[in-house]
Parts: sequence; C-alpha cells; structure tokens
Amino acid sequence: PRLQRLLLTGAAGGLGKVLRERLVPSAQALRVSDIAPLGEARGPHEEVRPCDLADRQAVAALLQGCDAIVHLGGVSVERPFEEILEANIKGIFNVYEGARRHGVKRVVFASSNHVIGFYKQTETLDANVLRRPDGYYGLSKSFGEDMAQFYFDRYGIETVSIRIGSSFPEPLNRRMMHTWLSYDDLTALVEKALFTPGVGHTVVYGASANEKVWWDNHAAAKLGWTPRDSSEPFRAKVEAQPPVAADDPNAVYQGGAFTAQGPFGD
Ligand code: NAI
Ligand code: 15L
Repeated sequence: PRLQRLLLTGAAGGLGKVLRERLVPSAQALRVSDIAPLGEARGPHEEVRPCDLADRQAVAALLQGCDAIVHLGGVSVERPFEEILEANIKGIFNVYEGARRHGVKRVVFASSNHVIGFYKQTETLDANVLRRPDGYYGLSKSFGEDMAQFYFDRYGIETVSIRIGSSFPEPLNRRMMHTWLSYDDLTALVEKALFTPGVGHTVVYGASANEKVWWDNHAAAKLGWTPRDSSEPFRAKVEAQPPVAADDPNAVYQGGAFTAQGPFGD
C-alpha cells in the first residue's frame, strides 16, 4: 500500500463498486462513502462511512485523516438543477474545503465528457479546448474542474480531473464505440492519477484505445497512462442494433442524448 488512507466517494455506484475492489492495493485503509447503502466492511482494510456530500460538516469529517480522495460521488446523469446543485456543486465545494482543512493533498475527480458535450462528433479535442457543457450535469463537472484549478492555485491541492467517456462493462451503443473506457483502463488511469507526482491540476480524457476516439489525450500520456483495451471486439454486437438517424443527437454531438434532455418541470 502506498497511501495510508484513501477516501472513495460514490462507492456504492457503478464505478465505485469496481474501484472499491481494485483500489485495495493502493492504500492501507480504504474509506468508502456514499448516500446509498454500502453493506458491511469488506475486511479490516475498510472503513464504511455513509455521508451526504451536500452536508458540509459531514464531508469535512469524512476527509479527516485521509491523504487522498477518489471523488466519484454525485448525480451522474442529467437531472433538474436543484438536484445537481446539492450533490455535485455543493458536493465538490465541500470536498475541496474538507481537503484544505484536513491537509488532503491529492484529489482524483470524476469529471465527464459532458463538459464538452456540445462539440460535434467530427471534431477532435484536447483537454485545453473551451468547454461546452451539455446540461446542468455537464455544468456541474465544469464547475468541479474550475474548483480543482482554484484549489491548486490557491492552496496547492493537486487534482487529476478525468473526463470519463462511457465506463461500463461494454459499450452499449454506437456512440460508446468512441467513448468507451474499460474498467481495467479506468483502474490504471485512477492509479496513475493518484501516484504521479507534480500533476498540479491536470485534465485528461478517460477513453480506451478505441478505433476512433474524439480526444487528443496527450495529457494522459504524460501521466504515463496508455489505454490497453478497445471497443472493437464489441462492434458486431453494437452494430446489430437498429441504425441511428444522422440528425439524432446520439450521432451528432459528443455528449449524445444528454444535449437534448430537459428542460425539467415548468
Ligand atoms: P453512479 O450514479 O452509479 O454512482 C454515483 C454514486 O454517487 C451513487 O452511488 C450515488 O448514491 C452517489 N451519490 C449521489 N448523490 C450523493 C450525495 N448527495 N451524497 C453522497 N453520495 C451521492 O455513477 P457511476 O457511473 O458510478 O459514475 C461515478 C462518477 O463518475 C460520477 O461522478 C459520474 O458523474 C462520473 N462519470 C461516470 C461515467 C460513466 O460512464 N460511468 C462517465 C462520466 C463521468
Ligand atoms: C456520464 O457522464 C454518465 O455518468 C454516464 O452514465 C454515461 O452516460 C456517460 O457519461 C456517457 O456519456 O456515456
């Protein structure tokens, strides 16, 4: 183990379940947190700590004694603004404030491709392009990246913001043939993000070595990460799905259907 205590938020979620297992070798103690049920501790290495990310005092207490955090917790899809505000926007503020107060030195932030979702699928982007968030969810991740930059510039807390593409056991549709990030590649990228020295605030994309990617990921190569997997073995299965119309958001925009969700309520 290289860290004394690592905090994993969103540990009950899709990616949290994966990293809860796979980050065990990275730390002596793994503190797992979520607002959803986490079950029992998986062994003496685990501390199970339920917490609402919108609760500033609770999040500060959660970060106490940790030397790094992998922050996956929050609303992970497009939702009404008020929901995003609590979990993601107040949540990321509470995480960085807690980190500052308790001397946590490194954050790995699960950002999203939805910070650049309104770019067309014909464009190739690096991590420095102007962000074009495709909804309140994308806006919250955009805010999170700015928060990361601010807390580095002001307080020296280092962050790797990973603009995750689509991380699922397999790509689920044609768009994800481009955006898919395998769990093995995700794990390796998170490890590099935790342990590479001198990252400041580095923004990278999280996509496997798919045949055609939309992202120039040289920033990730600087972390020493090379994706190993590809969506290609799933091509026949994905292309057996009904075709998508050329003007469907899923075929036009990098953010796919997220670009067309809402407005909510009135
Ligand atoms: P998920 O929705 O399965 O997991 C998120 C977890 O956060 C859930 O277990 C949920 O209970 C928890 N959470 C929500 N509100 C909370 C609150 N107020 N306090 C504490 N916990 C709260 O999402 P998934 O797929 O595991 O994604 C993990 C992270 O990675 C998310 O931040 C998501 O935005 C980001 N991401 C994921 C992608 C993917 O393809 N899976 C793509 C891009 C980004
Ligand atoms: C995300 O940010 C979501 O959290 C995830 O559920 C997927 O929808 C992914 O993006 C995607 O764009 O495929």
